[in-house]
Amino acid sequence: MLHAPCSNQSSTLHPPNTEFKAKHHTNIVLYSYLCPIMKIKTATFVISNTNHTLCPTDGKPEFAFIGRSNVGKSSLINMLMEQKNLAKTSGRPGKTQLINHFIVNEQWYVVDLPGYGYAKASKVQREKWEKFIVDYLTKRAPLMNVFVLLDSRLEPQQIDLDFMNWCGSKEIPFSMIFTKIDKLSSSALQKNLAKYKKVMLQSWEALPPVFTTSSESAFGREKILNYIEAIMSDSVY
Ligand SMILES: Nc1nc2c(ncn2[C@@H]2O[C@H](COP(=O)(O)OP(=O)(O)OP(=O)(O)O)[C@@H](O)[C@H]2O)c(=O)[nH]1
Ligand SMILES: [Mg+2]
Repeated sequence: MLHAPCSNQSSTLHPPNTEFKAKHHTNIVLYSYLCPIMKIKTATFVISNTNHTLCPTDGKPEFAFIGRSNVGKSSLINMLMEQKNLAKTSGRPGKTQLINHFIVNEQWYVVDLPGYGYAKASKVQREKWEKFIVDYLTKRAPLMNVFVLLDSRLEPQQIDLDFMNWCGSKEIPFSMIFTKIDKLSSSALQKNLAKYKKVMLQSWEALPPVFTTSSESAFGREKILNYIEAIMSDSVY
């Protein structure tokens, strides 16, 4: 699993077995339900690289999307931005291999990251990815929130649980997004969500915000965009 040097991040989410700063998140979640949907006027590619020090330096807030290979990160970004080919997608795992910054409304960045757990990558390649992703996640000051994507069809996967626990240990604020909900019945979805909740609550005192999405039907778009806007409004930007 990912290992990293100490983080300089401040957190809005509790690490495992510590107190949950519920008030902050409750305000954000409430705000995101009450506000009209954030309009996406522009979204354009800015830069790809493997080095966090070469990412944009204007300090604009950014929101990153991570999860296992093929979980639907790039598709979700396209769905949120209402563009078909902004982020490159593929039916085969391992498509996104760099840190990709896209500027939205000239105000904030959406960041598409490579997936973890790509079985076919070589050990050397995997270690290289881990290093630059860990550096990015732990050292990137404008990173406001990491969206951890989870395949809604699957039972809780150890690699995802380890990743979220690692985020907690580094005080990296994150939220959970269950993807591809068009691929299962609503009762199967509810069953999987309940299982996830049960497993998470074994090591966490409360759950981070949870979203469900379909990039096919655009389900979940409004809630995620409003959540992002709420986080930015809560910060000094
Ligand atoms: N039915 C359905 N298919 C989806 C959804 N999201 C993604 N997919 C499909 O899943 C596959 C992988 O999607 P990507 O968006 O490329 O996944 P990724 O997580 O960016 O993958 P990597 O960059 O390889 O890590 C593609 O074939 C998508 O069309 C969804 O919500 N519903
Ligand atoms: Mg991708």
